[in-house]
Amino acid sequence: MQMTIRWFGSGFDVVTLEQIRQIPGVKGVITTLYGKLPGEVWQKDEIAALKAAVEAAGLTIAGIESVNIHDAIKTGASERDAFIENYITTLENLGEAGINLVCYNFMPVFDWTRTDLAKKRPDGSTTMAYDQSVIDSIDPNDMRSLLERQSNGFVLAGWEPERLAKLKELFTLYQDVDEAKLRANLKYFLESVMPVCRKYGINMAIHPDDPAWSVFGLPRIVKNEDDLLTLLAMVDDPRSGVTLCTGSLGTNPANDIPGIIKSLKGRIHFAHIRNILRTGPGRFEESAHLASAGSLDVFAIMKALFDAGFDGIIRPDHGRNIWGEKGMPGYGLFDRALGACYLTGLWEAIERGGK
Ligand SMILES: [Mn+2]
Repeated sequence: MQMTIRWFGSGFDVVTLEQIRQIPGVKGVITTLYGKLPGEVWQKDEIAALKAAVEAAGLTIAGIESVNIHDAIKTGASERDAFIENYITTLENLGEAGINLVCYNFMPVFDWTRTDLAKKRPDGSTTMAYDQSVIDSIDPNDMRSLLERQSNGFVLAGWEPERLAKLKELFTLYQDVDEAKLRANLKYFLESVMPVCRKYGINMAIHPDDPAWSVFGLPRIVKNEDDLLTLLAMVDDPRSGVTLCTGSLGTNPANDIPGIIKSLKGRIHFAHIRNILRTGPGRFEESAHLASAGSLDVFAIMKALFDAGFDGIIRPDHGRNIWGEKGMPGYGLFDRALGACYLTGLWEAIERGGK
Protein backbone atom coordinates (compact mmCIF):
# COMPACT_ATOMS: atom_id res chain seq x y z
CA MET A 1 0.00 0.00 0.00
CA GLN A 2 1.29 3.43 -0.92
CA MET A 3 -0.39 6.44 0.72
CA THR A 4 -0.69 9.53 -1.45
CA ILE A 5 -2.42 12.91 -1.53
CA ARG A 6 -4.09 14.48 -4.55
CA TRP A 7 -2.38 17.67 -5.70
CA PHE A 8 -3.75 19.87 -8.48
CA GLY A 9 -0.48 21.51 -9.50
CA SER A 10 1.15 24.85 -8.80
CA GLY A 11 -1.03 27.72 -9.83
CA PHE A 12 -4.17 25.66 -9.16
CA ASP A 13 -3.73 24.19 -5.69
CA VAL A 14 -3.24 26.28 -2.55
CA VAL A 15 -1.86 23.22 -0.76
CA THR A 16 1.87 23.03 -1.43
CA LEU A 17 4.09 20.03 -2.11
CA GLU A 18 6.18 21.09 0.89
CA GLN A 19 3.11 20.74 3.12
CA ILE A 20 2.20 17.38 1.62
CA ARG A 21 5.73 16.11 2.20
CA GLN A 22 5.32 16.70 5.93
CA ILE A 23 2.31 14.38 6.25
CA PRO A 24 3.65 11.19 7.88
CA GLY A 25 3.79 8.26 5.48
CA VAL A 26 3.05 10.26 2.32
CA LYS A 27 5.77 10.00 -0.31
CA GLY A 28 3.79 10.47 -3.48
CA VAL A 29 1.11 12.62 -5.05
CA ILE A 30 -1.71 11.97 -7.44
CA THR A 31 -1.67 14.86 -9.83
CA THR A 32 -2.74 16.12 -13.22
CA LEU A 33 -2.24 18.83 -15.80
CA TYR A 34 -5.21 20.70 -14.43
CA GLY A 35 -5.48 23.20 -17.25
CA LYS A 36 -5.93 20.50 -19.90
CA LEU A 37 -9.32 20.01 -21.46
CA PRO A 38 -10.61 16.51 -22.23
CA GLY A 39 -9.26 15.45 -25.61
CA GLU A 40 -6.04 17.48 -25.54
CA VAL A 41 -2.68 15.73 -25.86
CA TRP A 42 -0.41 15.98 -22.83
CA GLN A 43 2.94 16.96 -24.27
CA LYS A 44 6.20 15.40 -23.10
CA ASP A 45 7.67 18.71 -21.92
CA GLU A 46 4.54 19.50 -19.87
CA ILE A 47 4.69 16.10 -18.18
CA ALA A 48 8.45 16.51 -17.58
CA ALA A 49 7.89 19.91 -15.93
CA LEU A 50 5.19 18.49 -13.65
CA LYS A 51 7.42 15.58 -12.71
CA ALA A 52 10.37 17.87 -12.02
CA ALA A 53 8.28 20.09 -9.72
CA VAL A 54 7.04 17.10 -7.71
CA GLU A 55 10.46 15.49 -7.48
CA ALA A 56 12.15 18.76 -6.49
CA ALA A 57 9.92 18.70 -3.39
CA GLY A 58 11.12 15.20 -2.49
CA LEU A 59 7.95 13.44 -3.67
CA THR A 60 7.06 11.22 -6.62
CA ILE A 61 4.12 11.12 -9.02
CA ALA A 62 2.25 7.98 -7.99
CA GLY A 63 -0.42 8.42 -10.62
CA ILE A 64 -2.56 10.75 -12.65
CA GLU A 65 -6.08 11.80 -11.74
CA SER A 66 -7.48 12.33 -14.15
CA VAL A 67 -6.84 12.10 -17.85
CA ASN A 68 -10.41 13.06 -18.68
CA ILE A 69 -12.23 11.48 -21.58
CA HIS A 70 -13.71 13.57 -24.36
CA ASP A 71 -17.49 13.44 -24.77
CA ALA A 72 -17.06 12.20 -28.36
CA ILE A 73 -15.54 9.00 -26.94
CA LYS A 74 -18.29 8.61 -24.35
CA THR A 75 -21.05 9.19 -26.89
CA GLY A 76 -19.39 7.23 -29.71
CA ALA A 77 -19.46 10.22 -32.07
CA SER A 78 -17.71 10.05 -35.44
CA GLU A 79 -14.69 12.03 -34.24
CA ARG A 80 -14.01 9.62 -31.37
CA ASP A 81 -11.11 7.87 -33.14
CA ALA A 82 -9.17 11.13 -33.38
CA PHE A 83 -9.70 11.76 -29.65
CA ILE A 84 -8.71 8.17 -28.82
CA GLU A 85 -5.51 8.72 -30.83
CA ASN A 86 -4.84 11.79 -28.67
CA TYR A 87 -5.50 9.77 -25.53
CA ILE A 88 -3.07 7.07 -26.70
CA THR A 89 -0.40 9.70 -27.36
CA THR A 90 -0.95 11.07 -23.84
CA LEU A 91 -0.61 7.56 -22.39
CA GLU A 92 2.59 7.03 -24.40
CA ASN A 93 4.01 10.29 -23.12
CA LEU A 94 3.07 9.38 -19.53
CA GLY A 95 4.50 5.89 -19.99
CA GLU A 96 7.78 7.32 -21.32
CA ALA A 97 7.93 9.44 -18.15
CA GLY A 98 7.54 6.30 -16.00
CA ILE A 99 4.02 7.11 -14.85
CA ASN A 100 1.85 4.02 -14.79
CA LEU A 101 -1.46 4.76 -13.07
CA VAL A 102 -4.26 6.70 -14.75
CA CYS A 103 -7.62 7.33 -13.10
CA TYR A 104 -10.54 8.27 -15.34
CA ASN A 105 -14.30 8.21 -15.31
CA PHE A 106 -17.03 7.58 -17.84
CA MET A 107 -19.80 9.74 -16.39
CA PRO A 108 -21.93 11.57 -18.96
CA VAL A 109 -22.06 15.39 -18.85
CA PHE A 110 -21.59 15.83 -15.12
CA ASP A 111 -18.70 14.48 -13.13
CA TRP A 112 -19.18 14.02 -9.34
CA THR A 113 -22.27 15.92 -8.20
CA ARG A 114 -23.09 17.70 -4.94
CA THR A 115 -25.81 20.16 -4.03
CA ASP A 116 -23.92 21.90 -1.21
CA LEU A 117 -20.15 22.43 -1.16
CA ALA A 118 -19.98 23.98 2.30
CA LYS A 119 -22.65 22.47 4.50
CA LYS A 120 -22.15 23.53 8.10
CA ARG A 121 -21.77 20.57 10.44
CA PRO A 122 -22.52 20.56 14.19
CA ASP A 123 -18.79 20.79 15.01
CA GLY A 124 -18.39 23.99 12.96
CA SER A 125 -16.60 22.34 10.04
CA THR A 126 -18.07 22.51 6.54
CA THR A 127 -18.43 19.69 4.11
CA MET A 128 -19.84 18.70 0.72
CA ALA A 129 -23.36 17.28 0.75
CA TYR A 130 -25.91 15.88 -1.67
CA ASP A 131 -29.68 15.98 -1.59
CA GLN A 132 -31.57 14.29 -4.42
CA SER A 133 -34.64 16.44 -3.81
CA VAL A 134 -32.58 19.52 -4.73
CA ILE A 135 -31.45 17.86 -7.98
CA ASP A 136 -35.04 16.86 -8.74
CA SER A 137 -36.19 20.45 -8.34
CA ILE A 138 -33.59 22.26 -10.47
CA ASP A 139 -32.81 22.54 -14.14
CA PRO A 140 -29.45 20.95 -15.05
CA ASN A 141 -28.48 24.33 -16.52
CA ASP A 142 -28.53 25.75 -13.01
CA MET A 143 -26.24 23.03 -11.67
CA ARG A 144 -23.08 24.72 -12.82
CA SER A 145 -23.92 28.10 -11.29
CA LEU A 146 -25.08 26.42 -8.07
CA LEU A 147 -21.62 24.90 -7.64
CA GLU A 148 -19.65 27.88 -8.96
CA ARG A 149 -21.21 30.16 -6.34
CA GLN A 150 -19.89 27.91 -3.59
CA SER A 151 -16.50 26.95 -4.98
CA ASN A 152 -14.37 29.62 -3.16
CA GLY A 153 -13.18 30.76 -6.58
CA PHE A 154 -11.59 27.41 -7.46
CA VAL A 155 -12.28 25.57 -10.70
CA LEU A 156 -13.70 22.24 -9.55
CA ALA A 157 -12.16 19.05 -10.93
CA GLY A 158 -14.28 17.66 -13.75
CA TRP A 159 -16.41 20.81 -13.94
CA GLU A 160 -14.48 22.56 -16.70
CA PRO A 161 -16.31 25.85 -17.39
CA GLU A 162 -15.28 25.70 -21.09
CA ARG A 163 -17.03 22.36 -21.50
CA LEU A 164 -20.08 23.11 -19.40
CA ALA A 165 -20.66 26.40 -21.21
CA LYS A 166 -22.06 24.17 -23.96
CA LEU A 167 -24.40 22.27 -21.68
CA LYS A 168 -27.31 22.22 -24.08
CA GLU A 169 -25.14 20.72 -26.84
CA LEU A 170 -23.77 18.21 -24.34
CA PHE A 171 -27.24 17.01 -23.41
CA THR A 172 -28.09 16.72 -27.11
CA LEU A 173 -24.99 14.58 -27.67
CA TYR A 174 -26.15 12.16 -25.00
CA GLN A 175 -29.83 12.04 -25.93
CA ASP A 176 -29.57 8.67 -27.72
CA VAL A 177 -27.00 7.20 -25.37
CA ASP A 178 -28.46 4.65 -22.99
CA GLU A 179 -26.58 2.38 -20.59
CA ALA A 180 -25.95 -0.29 -23.24
CA LYS A 181 -24.52 2.25 -25.69
CA LEU A 182 -22.39 3.93 -23.04
CA ARG A 183 -21.01 0.53 -22.04
CA ALA A 184 -20.24 -0.34 -25.67
CA ASN A 185 -18.42 2.99 -26.06
CA LEU A 186 -16.39 2.27 -22.92
CA LYS A 187 -15.47 -1.14 -24.34
CA TYR A 188 -14.38 0.42 -27.63
CA PHE A 189 -12.25 2.96 -25.78
CA LEU A 190 -10.63 0.42 -23.46
CA GLU A 191 -9.86 -2.03 -26.27
CA SER A 192 -8.20 0.81 -28.16
CA VAL A 193 -5.93 1.87 -25.29
CA MET A 194 -5.01 -1.56 -23.89
CA PRO A 195 -2.06 -2.12 -26.29
CA VAL A 196 -0.31 1.07 -25.15
CA CYS A 197 -1.14 0.24 -21.51
CA ARG A 198 0.43 -3.20 -21.92
CA LYS A 199 3.49 -1.72 -23.60
CA TYR A 200 4.19 0.73 -20.76
CA GLY A 201 2.65 -1.17 -17.84
CA ILE A 202 0.01 1.52 -17.33
CA ASN A 203 -2.95 0.63 -15.11
CA MET A 204 -6.22 2.27 -16.14
CA ALA A 205 -8.47 2.71 -13.10
CA ILE A 206 -12.07 3.71 -13.72
CA HIS A 207 -13.70 5.85 -11.04
CA PRO A 208 -17.23 4.89 -10.01
CA ASP A 209 -20.16 7.22 -10.58
CA ASP A 210 -20.71 9.71 -7.81
CA PRO A 211 -23.39 9.46 -6.51
CA ALA A 212 -23.95 5.84 -7.49
CA TRP A 213 -27.17 6.41 -9.38
CA SER A 214 -28.45 8.23 -12.44
CA VAL A 215 -28.49 12.03 -12.17
CA PHE A 216 -30.73 14.17 -14.42
CA GLY A 217 -31.84 11.03 -16.25
CA LEU A 218 -28.35 10.45 -17.69
CA PRO A 219 -27.13 6.86 -17.97
CA ARG A 220 -24.55 5.65 -15.46
CA ILE A 221 -22.70 2.36 -15.73
CA VAL A 222 -20.27 2.21 -12.77
CA LYS A 223 -22.66 2.16 -9.82
CA ASN A 224 -22.37 -1.22 -8.15
CA GLU A 225 -20.72 -4.63 -8.05
CA ASP A 226 -22.60 -5.91 -11.11
CA ASP A 227 -21.54 -2.90 -13.18
CA LEU A 228 -17.93 -3.26 -12.06
CA LEU A 229 -17.77 -6.99 -12.77
CA THR A 230 -19.43 -6.44 -16.16
CA LEU A 231 -16.88 -3.86 -17.21
CA LEU A 232 -13.93 -5.95 -16.01
CA ALA A 233 -15.21 -9.00 -17.90
CA MET A 234 -15.97 -6.90 -20.98
CA VAL A 235 -12.27 -6.03 -21.41
CA ASP A 236 -10.61 -8.79 -19.45
CA ASP A 237 -7.12 -7.37 -19.26
CA PRO A 238 -5.32 -6.89 -15.93
CA ARG A 239 -4.35 -3.36 -17.07
CA SER A 240 -8.02 -2.41 -17.06
CA GLY A 241 -9.04 -1.99 -13.45
CA VAL A 242 -10.89 0.05 -10.93
CA THR A 243 -10.48 3.04 -8.63
CA LEU A 244 -12.27 1.83 -5.54
CA CYS A 245 -13.93 5.02 -4.32
CA THR A 246 -15.70 4.17 -1.09
CA GLY A 247 -17.48 7.50 -0.82
CA SER A 248 -19.01 7.11 -4.29
CA LEU A 249 -20.04 3.45 -4.03
CA GLY A 250 -21.09 4.01 -0.43
CA THR A 251 -23.81 6.52 -1.38
CA ASN A 252 -25.98 3.48 -2.11
CA PRO A 253 -26.51 1.55 1.13
CA ALA A 254 -27.02 -1.64 -0.92
CA ASN A 255 -23.36 -1.55 -1.98
CA ASP A 256 -21.41 -3.85 0.35
CA ILE A 257 -17.94 -2.37 -0.11
CA PRO A 258 -15.86 -5.09 1.64
CA GLY A 259 -17.79 -7.61 -0.49
CA ILE A 260 -17.06 -5.63 -3.65
CA ILE A 261 -13.35 -5.52 -2.77
CA LYS A 262 -13.38 -9.30 -2.44
CA SER A 263 -15.01 -9.74 -5.87
CA LEU A 264 -12.69 -7.28 -7.61
CA LYS A 265 -9.55 -8.89 -6.20
CA GLY A 266 -6.48 -8.03 -8.25
CA ARG A 267 -8.23 -5.45 -10.43
CA ILE A 268 -8.25 -2.59 -7.88
CA HIS A 269 -5.36 -0.39 -8.97
CA PHE A 270 -6.19 2.67 -6.90
CA ALA A 271 -8.31 3.35 -3.83
CA HIS A 272 -10.03 6.53 -2.69
CA ILE A 273 -10.96 6.03 0.94
CA ARG A 274 -13.37 8.35 2.66
CA ASN A 275 -16.43 8.12 4.82
CA ILE A 276 -19.87 9.56 4.23
CA LEU A 277 -22.81 9.98 6.54
CA ARG A 278 -26.09 8.99 4.94
CA THR A 279 -28.70 11.38 6.25
CA GLY A 280 -31.80 10.00 4.51
CA PRO A 281 -32.90 8.42 1.24
CA GLY A 282 -30.89 10.09 -1.55
CA ARG A 283 -29.09 12.29 0.96
CA PHE A 284 -25.59 12.20 2.34
CA GLU A 285 -22.75 14.38 3.51
CA GLU A 286 -19.02 13.77 3.66
CA SER A 287 -17.80 13.06 7.18
CA ALA A 288 -14.35 12.69 8.73
CA HIS A 289 -12.57 9.51 7.61
CA LEU A 290 -12.98 7.77 10.97
CA ALA A 291 -15.27 4.71 10.91
CA SER A 292 -17.30 6.08 13.82
CA ALA A 293 -17.86 9.42 12.04
CA GLY A 294 -20.01 8.11 9.20
CA SER A 295 -22.01 5.29 7.69
CA LEU A 296 -19.09 3.28 6.25
CA ASP A 297 -17.02 0.80 8.24
CA VAL A 298 -13.64 2.15 7.18
CA PHE A 299 -11.82 -0.47 9.27
CA ALA A 300 -13.66 -3.30 7.49
CA ILE A 301 -12.85 -1.65 4.13
CA MET A 302 -9.12 -1.43 4.90
CA LYS A 303 -9.16 -4.99 6.25
CA ALA A 304 -10.84 -6.21 3.06
CA LEU A 305 -8.18 -4.47 0.95
CA PHE A 306 -5.44 -6.05 3.05
CA ASP A 307 -7.04 -9.50 2.85
CA ALA A 308 -7.36 -9.13 -0.94
CA GLY A 309 -3.60 -8.59 -1.13
CA PHE A 310 -4.01 -4.97 -2.26
CA ASP A 311 -0.60 -3.43 -2.96
CA GLY A 312 -1.68 -0.41 -4.97
CA ILE A 313 -2.04 3.27 -4.33
CA ILE A 314 -4.40 4.82 -1.79
CA ARG A 315 -5.37 8.37 -1.11
CA PRO A 316 -7.67 9.82 1.49
CA ASP A 317 -10.46 11.19 -0.65
CA HIS A 318 -12.20 14.46 0.10
CA GLY A 319 -11.92 16.03 3.51
CA ARG A 320 -14.05 18.52 5.36
CA ASN A 321 -12.91 22.12 5.64
CA ILE A 322 -11.70 22.46 9.22
CA TRP A 323 -9.74 24.89 11.39
CA GLY A 324 -10.83 27.84 9.30
CA GLU A 325 -9.02 26.68 6.19
CA LYS A 326 -10.20 28.29 2.95
CA GLY A 327 -9.43 25.53 0.51
CA MET A 328 -10.89 24.03 -2.60
CA PRO A 329 -14.08 22.27 -1.44
CA GLY A 330 -13.11 18.73 -0.42
CA TYR A 331 -9.42 19.35 -1.01
CA GLY A 332 -8.09 21.31 1.94
CA LEU A 333 -4.89 20.16 3.61
CA PHE A 334 -5.93 19.56 7.20
CA ASP A 335 -8.71 17.00 7.09
CA ARG A 336 -7.07 15.02 4.30
CA ALA A 337 -3.84 14.89 6.34
CA LEU A 338 -5.83 13.56 9.31
CA GLY A 339 -7.42 11.04 6.97
CA ALA A 340 -4.07 9.89 5.59
CA CYS A 341 -2.72 9.32 9.11
CA TYR A 342 -5.84 7.46 10.22
CA LEU A 343 -5.77 5.18 7.18
CA THR A 344 -2.04 4.55 7.52
CA GLY A 345 -2.59 3.73 11.20
CA LEU A 346 -5.36 1.28 10.38
CA TRP A 347 -3.17 -0.39 7.78
CA GLU A 348 -0.25 -0.67 10.18
CA ALA A 349 -2.45 -2.24 12.84
CA ILE A 350 -4.00 -4.70 10.37
CA GLU A 351 -0.61 -5.62 8.93
CA ARG A 352 0.99 -6.18 12.34
CA GLY A 353 -2.06 -7.93 13.69
CA GLY A 354 -1.95 -10.35 10.76
CA LYS A 355 1.60 -11.47 11.56
MN1 LIG B 1 -13.29 9.37 -5.40
